[in-house]
Amino acid sequence: MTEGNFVDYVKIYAASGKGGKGSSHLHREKFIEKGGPDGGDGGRGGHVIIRGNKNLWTLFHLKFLRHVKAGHGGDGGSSRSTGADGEDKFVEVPLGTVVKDKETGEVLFEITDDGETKILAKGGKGGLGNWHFRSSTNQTPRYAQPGIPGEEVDIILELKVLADVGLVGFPNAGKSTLLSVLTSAKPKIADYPFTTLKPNLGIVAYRDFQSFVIADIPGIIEGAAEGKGLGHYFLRHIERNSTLLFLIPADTEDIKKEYEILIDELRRYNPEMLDKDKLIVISKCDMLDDELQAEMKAELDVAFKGLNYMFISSVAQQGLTELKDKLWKMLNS
Ligand SMILES: Nc1nc2c(ncn2[C@@H]2O[C@H](COP(=O)(O)OP(=O)(O)OP(=O)(O)O)[C@@H](O)[C@H]2O)c(=O)[nH]1
Ligand SMILES: [Mg+2]
Repeated sequence: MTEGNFVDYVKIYAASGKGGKGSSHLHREKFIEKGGPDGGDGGRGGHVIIRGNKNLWTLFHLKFLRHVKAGHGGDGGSSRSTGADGEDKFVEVPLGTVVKDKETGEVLFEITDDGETKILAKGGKGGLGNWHFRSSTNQTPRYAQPGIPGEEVDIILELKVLADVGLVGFPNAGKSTLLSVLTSAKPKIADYPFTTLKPNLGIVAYRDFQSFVIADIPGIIEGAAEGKGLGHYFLRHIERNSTLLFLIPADTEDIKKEYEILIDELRRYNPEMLDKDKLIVISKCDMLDDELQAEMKAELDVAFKGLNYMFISSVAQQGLTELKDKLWKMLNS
């Protein structure tokens, strides 16, 4: 996936169908002078339903949809025949889609499971046919109920959960490069900060047809909480990933300090971010010779005591299999 097809926010107008009219038909037959009421009920209007789909990763497919209208219920007929229900319309969304009221911003609901459905706009009820209104005082009611109108809603769909692994790092750390070597994604890569301005997703094909998704988000810098750089805006995309991968380049002066800055920015955004599984990955280790790497390792063992860390190089393809294995284990533990 590339930057262009990443869509995490769409507005939709949804209208459910109107219920069908009840019929006020009176039964007619040769030789029967006064047939009774036999008007059937109107059918229910179609619902607009939101449904979770685990194979979707963005809202791109809804970008140009804008309006969804369900079908109207059919009218009731003679001989107590009921009108057909209006056609339901399904809007498929990725898991982790939050549905909000467009006017108030209020969260209406959230879709988290594959196949989970929620009615967004309920179809109007069909009217009852005159047959229901017989009584001892009125044997031939000519009255039948109209159908109930459908509902109209303006909503915003917002995507929260995007991936299993979220990449966190300063600008230029090599996040997009890592995504490009682990997945078939083709993000923009360049030797300047803030190359990535929108999240990118990639699917890591793992042994035996397994896979997991990595999200590459714009870099974070110290003071992001105060709006520096691109701020905290994109952190919501990794808010519910189970695992965070902290990417810190090998040529960073103080690796531990950079890690602490990243942790601190996450904490300011949402302290719960720190409860996730964390893996520290030192990138660009092709810039180190063996001796230097051994030296750094000795230092980092002390600095990161007890924390998970490892070295990789996207460019030299070093440590990538180990990294995938490690992530897979973390995701499945
Ligand atoms: N030597 C070396 N350079 C690398 C490696 N990975 C990335 N780079 C270089 O680092 C620079 C930044 O890489 P990106 O992948 O764009 O970094 P990023 O973290 O996505 O940066 P932003 O999108 O700006 O946050 C590019 O010039 C890459 O070629 C690596 O493994 N080794
Ligand atoms: Mg990038």
